[in-house]
Amino acid sequence: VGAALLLAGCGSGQIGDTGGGQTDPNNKDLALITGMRGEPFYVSIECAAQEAAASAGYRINVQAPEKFEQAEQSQILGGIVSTKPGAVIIAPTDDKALAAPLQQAKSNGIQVVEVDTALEDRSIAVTSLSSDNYAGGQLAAQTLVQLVGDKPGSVLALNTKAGTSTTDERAKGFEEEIAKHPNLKLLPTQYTENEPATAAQIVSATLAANPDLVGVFGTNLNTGEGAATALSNAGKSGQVQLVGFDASPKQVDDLRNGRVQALIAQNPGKIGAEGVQRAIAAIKGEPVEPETKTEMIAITRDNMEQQSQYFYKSSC
Ligand code: T6T
Repeated sequence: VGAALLLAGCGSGQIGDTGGGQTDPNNKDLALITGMRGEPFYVSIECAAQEAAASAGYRINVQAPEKFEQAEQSQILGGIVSTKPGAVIIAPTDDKALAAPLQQAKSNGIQVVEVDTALEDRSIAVTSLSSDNYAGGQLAAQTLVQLVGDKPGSVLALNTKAGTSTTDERAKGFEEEIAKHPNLKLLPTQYTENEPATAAQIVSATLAANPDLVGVFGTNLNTGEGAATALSNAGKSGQVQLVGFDASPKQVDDLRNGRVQALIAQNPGKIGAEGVQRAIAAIKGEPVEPETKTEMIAITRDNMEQQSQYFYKSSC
Protein backbone atom coordinates (compact mmCIF):
# COMPACT_ATOMS: atom_id res chain seq x y z
CA VAL A 1 0.00 0.00 0.00
CA GLY A 2 2.84 2.34 0.93
CA ALA A 3 4.51 1.86 -2.43
CA ALA A 4 1.26 2.36 -4.28
CA LEU A 5 0.62 5.58 -2.38
CA LEU A 6 4.11 6.81 -3.08
CA LEU A 7 3.67 6.11 -6.76
CA ALA A 8 0.38 7.99 -6.75
CA GLY A 9 2.01 10.86 -4.90
CA CYS A 10 4.77 11.21 -7.46
CA GLY A 11 2.50 10.83 -10.38
CA SER A 12 0.29 13.88 -10.24
CA GLY A 13 -1.93 11.64 -12.27
CA GLN A 14 0.61 11.48 -15.05
CA ILE A 15 2.43 8.19 -14.33
CA GLY A 16 1.43 5.62 -16.87
CA ASP A 17 -0.58 8.20 -18.78
CA THR A 18 -0.42 8.16 -22.53
CA GLY A 19 -1.76 10.67 -24.94
CA GLY A 20 -2.90 13.33 -22.47
CA GLY A 21 -3.17 16.90 -23.71
CA GLN A 22 -2.36 19.96 -21.59
CA THR A 23 -4.94 20.87 -18.95
CA ASP A 24 -5.32 24.54 -18.00
CA PRO A 25 -4.78 24.53 -14.20
CA ASN A 26 -7.10 27.56 -13.87
CA ASN A 27 -10.05 25.90 -15.61
CA LYS A 28 -13.03 26.07 -13.19
CA ASP A 29 -15.46 24.01 -15.24
CA LEU A 30 -16.27 20.40 -14.42
CA ALA A 31 -18.69 17.99 -16.05
CA LEU A 32 -20.37 14.96 -14.49
CA ILE A 33 -21.91 12.34 -16.74
CA THR A 34 -23.68 9.65 -14.74
CA GLY A 35 -25.01 6.35 -16.07
CA MET A 36 -28.71 7.14 -16.07
CA ARG A 37 -30.94 10.15 -15.51
CA GLY A 38 -33.11 10.35 -12.38
CA GLU A 39 -31.89 7.03 -10.91
CA PRO A 40 -31.35 7.34 -7.12
CA PHE A 41 -27.81 5.92 -6.98
CA TYR A 42 -26.67 8.46 -9.57
CA VAL A 43 -28.85 11.23 -8.14
CA SER A 44 -27.02 10.71 -4.83
CA ILE A 45 -23.65 10.98 -6.61
CA GLU A 46 -24.87 14.11 -8.37
CA CYS A 47 -26.11 15.85 -5.19
CA ALA A 48 -22.78 15.29 -3.43
CA ALA A 49 -20.80 16.34 -6.51
CA GLN A 50 -22.77 19.57 -6.84
CA GLU A 51 -22.16 20.40 -3.20
CA ALA A 52 -18.45 19.64 -3.43
CA ALA A 53 -18.04 21.69 -6.62
CA ALA A 54 -19.91 24.69 -5.18
CA SER A 55 -17.89 24.69 -1.98
CA ALA A 56 -14.64 24.62 -3.97
CA GLY A 57 -15.81 27.45 -6.25
CA TYR A 58 -16.17 25.30 -9.40
CA ARG A 59 -19.05 25.08 -11.88
CA ILE A 60 -20.36 21.62 -12.69
CA ASN A 61 -22.44 20.62 -15.69
CA VAL A 62 -24.37 17.41 -14.89
CA GLN A 63 -25.81 15.26 -17.67
CA ALA A 64 -26.91 11.66 -18.13
CA PRO A 65 -28.49 9.43 -20.75
CA GLU A 66 -32.15 8.58 -20.30
CA LYS A 67 -31.29 4.88 -20.10
CA PHE A 68 -28.09 3.13 -19.05
CA GLU A 69 -26.92 3.12 -22.63
CA GLN A 70 -23.56 3.75 -24.27
CA ALA A 71 -24.69 5.34 -27.56
CA GLU A 72 -26.53 8.23 -25.89
CA GLN A 73 -23.82 8.58 -23.26
CA SER A 74 -21.12 8.86 -25.96
CA GLN A 75 -23.14 11.57 -27.67
CA ILE A 76 -23.45 13.52 -24.43
CA LEU A 77 -19.71 13.15 -23.89
CA GLY A 78 -19.02 14.52 -27.37
CA GLY A 79 -21.10 17.61 -26.61
CA ILE A 80 -19.35 18.15 -23.29
CA VAL A 81 -15.85 17.78 -24.75
CA SER A 82 -16.63 20.64 -27.14
CA THR A 83 -17.28 22.92 -24.11
CA LYS A 84 -13.70 22.21 -22.86
CA PRO A 85 -14.18 21.54 -19.13
CA GLY A 86 -11.05 20.90 -17.07
CA ALA A 87 -12.32 17.44 -16.12
CA VAL A 88 -15.05 14.97 -16.98
CA ILE A 89 -16.26 12.82 -14.11
CA ILE A 90 -18.02 9.87 -15.67
CA ALA A 91 -19.65 6.51 -14.96
CA PRO A 92 -18.94 4.78 -18.30
CA THR A 93 -21.92 2.60 -19.29
CA ASP A 94 -19.70 0.16 -21.16
CA ASP A 95 -16.19 -0.95 -20.21
CA LYS A 96 -14.97 -0.87 -23.86
CA ALA A 97 -17.22 1.33 -25.99
CA LEU A 98 -16.49 4.52 -24.03
CA ALA A 99 -12.71 4.09 -24.25
CA ALA A 100 -12.22 5.84 -27.60
CA PRO A 101 -14.30 8.97 -26.83
CA LEU A 102 -12.73 9.27 -23.38
CA GLN A 103 -9.24 8.92 -24.84
CA GLN A 104 -10.23 11.70 -27.24
CA ALA A 105 -11.34 13.87 -24.29
CA LYS A 106 -8.02 13.23 -22.59
CA SER A 107 -6.08 14.13 -25.72
CA ASN A 108 -7.94 17.44 -25.66
CA GLY A 109 -6.52 18.21 -22.20
CA ILE A 110 -9.59 17.08 -20.23
CA GLN A 111 -8.85 15.07 -17.08
CA VAL A 112 -10.97 11.90 -16.92
CA VAL A 113 -12.24 10.71 -13.54
CA GLU A 114 -14.20 7.47 -13.33
CA VAL A 115 -16.93 7.13 -10.73
CA ASP A 116 -18.78 3.85 -10.12
CA THR A 117 -18.15 1.99 -13.37
CA ALA A 118 -14.74 1.83 -15.07
CA LEU A 119 -13.14 1.16 -18.42
CA GLU A 120 -11.18 -2.03 -18.97
CA ASP A 121 -8.31 0.17 -20.17
CA ARG A 122 -6.96 1.66 -16.94
CA SER A 123 -4.60 4.10 -18.68
CA ILE A 124 -7.22 6.70 -19.63
CA ALA A 125 -8.71 7.86 -16.33
CA VAL A 126 -6.45 9.69 -13.88
CA THR A 127 -8.40 8.08 -11.03
CA SER A 128 -11.25 5.68 -10.42
CA LEU A 129 -13.64 5.65 -7.44
CA SER A 130 -16.11 2.86 -6.85
CA SER A 131 -17.34 0.25 -4.42
CA ASP A 132 -15.27 -2.92 -4.27
CA ASN A 133 -17.86 -4.63 -6.41
CA TYR A 134 -16.34 -8.12 -6.33
CA ALA A 135 -16.38 -7.94 -2.51
CA GLY A 136 -19.94 -6.61 -2.71
CA GLY A 137 -20.99 -9.72 -4.65
CA GLN A 138 -19.31 -11.91 -2.05
CA LEU A 139 -21.08 -10.02 0.73
CA ALA A 140 -24.40 -10.53 -1.06
CA ALA A 141 -23.72 -14.29 -1.25
CA GLN A 142 -22.72 -14.50 2.41
CA THR A 143 -25.86 -12.59 3.38
CA LEU A 144 -28.04 -14.84 1.22
CA VAL A 145 -26.45 -17.99 2.69
CA GLN A 146 -27.31 -16.75 6.19
CA LEU A 147 -30.88 -15.99 5.21
CA VAL A 148 -31.40 -19.36 3.49
CA GLY A 149 -29.87 -21.33 6.37
CA ASP A 150 -29.44 -25.08 5.78
CA LYS A 151 -32.18 -25.35 3.18
CA PRO A 152 -30.88 -26.92 -0.04
CA GLY A 153 -32.04 -25.46 -3.34
CA SER A 154 -31.32 -23.35 -6.41
CA VAL A 155 -30.00 -19.80 -6.43
CA LEU A 156 -30.20 -17.24 -9.22
CA ALA A 157 -28.15 -14.09 -9.90
CA LEU A 158 -29.52 -11.37 -12.18
CA ASN A 159 -26.92 -9.26 -13.97
CA THR A 160 -27.73 -6.11 -16.01
CA LYS A 161 -25.89 -5.64 -19.33
CA ALA A 162 -22.68 -7.51 -20.19
CA GLY A 163 -19.82 -5.01 -20.17
CA THR A 164 -21.02 -3.12 -17.09
CA SER A 165 -17.89 -3.33 -14.94
CA THR A 166 -19.68 -3.05 -11.60
CA THR A 167 -22.43 -5.64 -12.02
CA ASP A 168 -20.08 -8.03 -13.85
CA GLU A 169 -17.80 -7.95 -10.79
CA ARG A 170 -20.71 -8.34 -8.38
CA ALA A 171 -22.00 -11.37 -10.28
CA LYS A 172 -18.51 -12.92 -10.27
CA GLY A 173 -18.00 -12.36 -6.54
CA PHE A 174 -21.45 -13.81 -5.86
CA GLU A 175 -20.92 -16.88 -8.06
CA GLU A 176 -17.51 -17.68 -6.57
CA GLU A 177 -18.80 -17.34 -3.01
CA ILE A 178 -21.96 -19.42 -3.59
CA ALA A 179 -19.77 -22.17 -5.12
CA LYS A 180 -18.37 -22.74 -1.60
CA HIS A 181 -21.80 -23.99 -0.48
CA PRO A 182 -22.57 -27.41 -1.97
CA ASN A 183 -26.19 -27.41 -0.73
CA LEU A 184 -26.88 -24.50 -3.09
CA LYS A 185 -27.14 -25.05 -6.84
CA LEU A 186 -26.13 -21.94 -8.76
CA LEU A 187 -28.28 -21.48 -11.87
CA PRO A 188 -26.69 -19.71 -14.87
CA THR A 189 -26.59 -15.94 -14.29
CA GLN A 190 -29.11 -14.11 -16.47
CA TYR A 191 -28.98 -10.65 -18.05
CA THR A 192 -31.87 -8.20 -17.65
CA GLU A 193 -30.55 -5.36 -19.87
CA ASN A 194 -31.20 -3.24 -16.73
CA GLU A 195 -34.99 -3.45 -17.27
CA PRO A 196 -37.06 -4.24 -14.15
CA ALA A 197 -39.76 -5.86 -16.31
CA THR A 198 -37.21 -8.23 -17.85
CA ALA A 199 -35.88 -9.08 -14.38
CA ALA A 200 -39.44 -9.84 -13.26
CA GLN A 201 -40.06 -12.10 -16.30
CA ILE A 202 -36.82 -14.01 -15.70
CA VAL A 203 -37.63 -14.59 -12.04
CA SER A 204 -41.18 -15.77 -12.87
CA ALA A 205 -39.84 -18.21 -15.48
CA THR A 206 -37.10 -19.41 -13.10
CA LEU A 207 -39.66 -20.07 -10.35
CA ALA A 208 -41.77 -22.12 -12.76
CA ALA A 209 -38.79 -24.16 -13.99
CA ASN A 210 -37.09 -24.53 -10.57
CA PRO A 211 -39.62 -25.01 -7.77
CA ASP A 212 -36.65 -25.48 -5.39
CA LEU A 213 -35.53 -21.85 -5.86
CA VAL A 214 -34.42 -20.59 -2.43
CA GLY A 215 -32.59 -17.38 -3.24
CA VAL A 216 -32.19 -14.55 -5.76
CA PHE A 217 -29.49 -11.88 -6.00
CA GLY A 218 -30.30 -8.72 -7.96
CA THR A 219 -26.94 -7.13 -8.81
CA ASN A 220 -28.36 -3.59 -8.91
CA LEU A 221 -31.39 -1.43 -8.26
CA ASN A 222 -33.46 -2.30 -11.35
CA THR A 223 -32.82 -6.04 -11.23
CA GLY A 224 -33.68 -6.16 -7.52
CA GLU A 225 -36.84 -4.11 -7.97
CA GLY A 226 -38.00 -6.40 -10.81
CA ALA A 227 -37.22 -9.54 -8.80
CA ALA A 228 -39.20 -8.20 -5.81
CA THR A 229 -42.23 -7.66 -8.06
CA ALA A 230 -42.07 -11.19 -9.49
CA LEU A 231 -41.67 -12.88 -6.10
CA SER A 232 -44.52 -10.82 -4.66
CA ASN A 233 -46.81 -11.65 -7.62
CA ALA A 234 -46.06 -15.35 -7.13
CA GLY A 235 -46.80 -15.12 -3.38
CA LYS A 236 -43.17 -16.08 -2.68
CA SER A 237 -41.92 -12.97 -0.84
CA GLY A 238 -39.98 -14.12 2.21
CA GLN A 239 -40.02 -17.78 1.10
CA VAL A 240 -37.49 -17.21 -1.67
CA GLN A 241 -34.85 -14.96 -0.07
CA LEU A 242 -34.05 -11.86 -2.09
CA VAL A 243 -30.82 -9.92 -1.68
CA GLY A 244 -30.66 -6.68 -3.64
CA PHE A 245 -27.84 -4.23 -4.34
CA ASP A 246 -28.33 -0.47 -3.74
CA ALA A 247 -30.76 1.31 -1.44
CA SER A 248 -33.23 3.39 -3.46
CA PRO A 249 -36.35 4.69 -1.65
CA LYS A 250 -38.37 1.88 -3.28
CA GLN A 251 -35.83 -0.79 -2.33
CA VAL A 252 -35.83 0.49 1.26
CA ASP A 253 -39.67 0.34 1.31
CA ASP A 254 -39.49 -3.21 -0.01
CA LEU A 255 -37.06 -4.15 2.75
CA ARG A 256 -39.40 -2.64 5.34
CA ASN A 257 -42.46 -4.45 3.98
CA GLY A 258 -40.75 -7.84 3.57
CA ARG A 259 -40.56 -8.02 -0.24
CA VAL A 260 -36.75 -7.91 0.02
CA GLN A 261 -34.71 -9.52 2.81
CA ALA A 262 -31.38 -7.66 2.48
CA LEU A 263 -29.74 -4.85 0.53
CA ILE A 264 -26.07 -4.22 -0.11
CA ALA A 265 -25.86 -0.43 0.04
CA GLN A 266 -23.07 1.59 -1.53
CA ASN A 267 -21.83 5.06 -0.57
CA PRO A 268 -22.65 7.22 -3.62
CA GLY A 269 -22.33 10.45 -1.61
CA LYS A 270 -18.68 9.71 -0.92
CA ILE A 271 -18.05 8.66 -4.53
CA GLY A 272 -19.57 11.93 -5.84
CA ALA A 273 -17.82 14.26 -3.39
CA GLU A 274 -14.40 12.62 -3.76
CA GLY A 275 -14.83 12.39 -7.52
CA VAL A 276 -15.06 16.19 -7.63
CA GLN A 277 -12.13 16.69 -5.25
CA ARG A 278 -9.95 14.37 -7.33
CA ALA A 279 -10.99 16.09 -10.54
CA ILE A 280 -10.00 19.47 -9.12
CA ALA A 281 -6.66 18.13 -7.89
CA ALA A 282 -5.97 16.59 -11.31
CA ILE A 283 -6.79 19.87 -13.08
CA LYS A 284 -4.31 21.67 -10.83
CA GLY A 285 -1.66 19.01 -11.49
CA GLU A 286 -1.65 17.86 -7.86
CA PRO A 287 -1.07 14.23 -6.83
CA VAL A 288 -4.13 12.00 -7.17
CA GLU A 289 -4.65 8.52 -5.71
CA PRO A 290 -5.25 6.34 -8.80
CA GLU A 291 -7.93 4.08 -7.35
CA THR A 292 -10.20 4.09 -4.30
CA LYS A 293 -12.76 1.53 -3.22
CA THR A 294 -15.54 2.87 -1.01
CA GLU A 295 -17.33 0.85 1.62
CA MET A 296 -20.60 -1.05 1.37
CA ILE A 297 -22.90 -2.42 4.02
CA ALA A 298 -25.43 -5.24 4.22
CA ILE A 299 -28.74 -3.85 5.48
CA THR A 300 -31.56 -6.08 6.77
CA ARG A 301 -34.88 -5.26 8.38
CA ASP A 302 -33.24 -5.73 11.79
CA ASN A 303 -30.54 -3.08 11.38
CA MET A 304 -32.13 -0.76 8.79
CA GLU A 305 -33.18 2.06 11.09
CA GLN A 306 -29.56 2.48 12.27
CA GLN A 307 -28.26 2.59 8.69
CA SER A 308 -30.44 5.29 7.20
CA GLN A 309 -27.36 7.34 6.25
CA TYR A 310 -26.86 4.77 3.48
CA PHE A 311 -30.31 5.30 1.93
CA TYR A 312 -30.16 6.94 -1.49
CA LYS A 313 -31.84 10.20 -2.53
CA SER A 314 -34.30 10.63 -5.36
CA SER A 315 -33.68 14.39 -5.48
CA CYS A 316 -31.11 16.82 -4.03
O1 T6T B 1 -25.79 -0.24 -8.87
C1 T6T B 1 -25.70 1.05 -9.38
C2 T6T B 1 -24.34 1.24 -10.01
O2 T6T B 1 -23.34 0.95 -9.08
C3 T6T B 1 -24.20 0.32 -11.23
O3 T6T B 1 -22.98 0.56 -11.85
C4 T6T B 1 -25.34 0.51 -12.20
O4 T6T B 1 -26.56 0.40 -11.53
C5 T6T B 1 -26.77 1.28 -10.43
O5 T6T B 1 -26.69 2.60 -10.88
C6 T6T B 1 -28.14 1.07 -9.85
O6 T6T B 1 -29.12 1.26 -10.83
